[in-house]
Amino acid sequence: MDIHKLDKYAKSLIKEAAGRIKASFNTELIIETKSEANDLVTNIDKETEQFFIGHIKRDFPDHRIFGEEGFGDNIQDLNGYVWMLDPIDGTMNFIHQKKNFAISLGIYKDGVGILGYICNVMEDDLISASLGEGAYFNDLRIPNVEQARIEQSIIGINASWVVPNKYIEHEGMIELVQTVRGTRSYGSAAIEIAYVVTGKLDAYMSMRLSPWDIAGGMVVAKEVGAIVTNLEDKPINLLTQNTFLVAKPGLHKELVTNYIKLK
Ligand code: 2AM
Ligand code: CA
Ligand code: CA
Ligand code: CA
Repeated sequence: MDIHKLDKYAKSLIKEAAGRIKASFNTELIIETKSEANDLVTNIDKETEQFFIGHIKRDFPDHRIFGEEGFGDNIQDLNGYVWMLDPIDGTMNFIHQKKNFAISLGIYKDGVGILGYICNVMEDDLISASLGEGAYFNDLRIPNVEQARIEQSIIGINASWVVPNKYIEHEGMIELVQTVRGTRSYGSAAIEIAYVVTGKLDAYMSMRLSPWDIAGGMVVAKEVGAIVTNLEDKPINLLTQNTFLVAKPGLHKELVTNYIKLK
């Protein structure tokens, strides 16, 4: 398989899917809830995933797809080519704001990320990376991330993880919020990872993300020297949900060592 051909193919699918999502604003949105009242899905999430799967299955019948909305394959291992797709990351933003949502896609071969994409649909921006060949913001090469001091950092974190919760010691989170220069929450894990790799954030953390939220971003992060682990400083398992931290080197170590304590 020629990785450059696969890259071109994936990019053209993403651009077409982004166009379809934008066009959908002229049609009626059907909103449903999933596991809980604020866990939302729309007909456009589902149609976008089906659009990708229809093309991939036709053109690459031996590739498998791990998608959030469940129209792909039942993935129990990462053998061969696996496309990890979140058709709309930030569905609540898609519904309420009509912005700040992304298509997130990672293509893995035997468990190794070879291509990664984050498409900020309403900004018309595509971040892409190919293993060993660097990362790009549209056509511009993204430079390696630089070191950051915690006092001068902006951290992406959802307020849910700062108030007392069953996952994380909130004293450490309060100290973190008081130490950093600022915090932000954009409501799309993929966009927050995109902001770390392009230097707009210095770190992003979450207590609960799924493989399709992070698979594309992990390929990009690696190419620019950003560090990705779970919140216990261990490798991510792309077959399960994970806690998640992407950060500039140095800052990553400081966060896991001094601030983040899981219960
Ligand atoms: P989603 O919009 O594709 O569901 C919101 O803070 C971020 O967390 C989004 O990237 C969202 O992805 C993701 N997320 C992961 N699991 C979630 C869940 N159970 N409920 C809501 N958002 C979730
Ligand atoms: Ca969802
Ligand atoms: Ca998601
Ligand atoms: Ca989604």
